[in-house]
Amino acid sequence: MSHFQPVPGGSRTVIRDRYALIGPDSHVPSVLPGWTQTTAHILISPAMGAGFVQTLLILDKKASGTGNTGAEEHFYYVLEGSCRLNGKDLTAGHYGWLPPSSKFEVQSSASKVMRFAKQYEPLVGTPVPAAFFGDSAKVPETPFLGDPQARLRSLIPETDLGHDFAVNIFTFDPGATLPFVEIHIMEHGLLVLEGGGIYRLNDDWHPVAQGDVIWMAPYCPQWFIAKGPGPTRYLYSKNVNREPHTLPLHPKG
Ligand code: UGY
Ligand code: MN
Repeated sequence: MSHFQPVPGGSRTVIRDRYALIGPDSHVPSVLPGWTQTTAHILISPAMGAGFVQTLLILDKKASGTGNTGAEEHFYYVLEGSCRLNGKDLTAGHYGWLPPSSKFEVQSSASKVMRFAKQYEPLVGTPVPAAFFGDSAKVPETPFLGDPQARLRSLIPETDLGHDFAVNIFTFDPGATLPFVEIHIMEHGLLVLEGGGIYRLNDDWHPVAQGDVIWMAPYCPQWFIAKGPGPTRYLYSKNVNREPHTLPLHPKG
């Protein structure tokens, strides 16, 4: 991802109360404990108001990362190159989901990985799902709300109520759109994998391209039209399958 800056002091990145658009030109690395030879860009986090963390991990030839997911679930998606996650060899388009309280062990022979991490919310009477791995190319596409030009791949089986977090890949043909301006309680973390278009976020319209990351807060109005000439694909997360939390009652008096 290049540090292209069209105008001195200018950036396409905007951080608003209800959304953020983060272009590759504004990435700044962090050092993460447990990771060696790794450049980590923490792009979305609770520090901006999000309920999850989305981190781009750029792993060198002999990079490694070890730790425990603790109270969180982790989702790893390989963007480029190859790496090994908990003994499983993964290449571009492959992914892995780890439950809370599990060890993670990553070794890389140079790769770029997008990681989503969220506090796991257990559901009484429903078992916590086991770790699993997959290849996005093998996940069938389904037309989104009946539109064959906008197709969805679900990488985490949402039908298992043990899962409280979805990660999907949306593919749009040129000119295809989200069918209406969505407004919903679920929040999103998004990465444009390929192509681009115009994203409506709240009351703003932004051109977006490959490598752009978007955070959409709950109830942020959202709409998208894909540009072409090729397909546009984006990877995005969504909290699912849980009742919203209520706030404690205000004490009287
Ligand atoms: O799943 C979704 O809410 C999806 N249609 N939203 C989006 O792509 N912005
Ligand atoms: Mn949405």
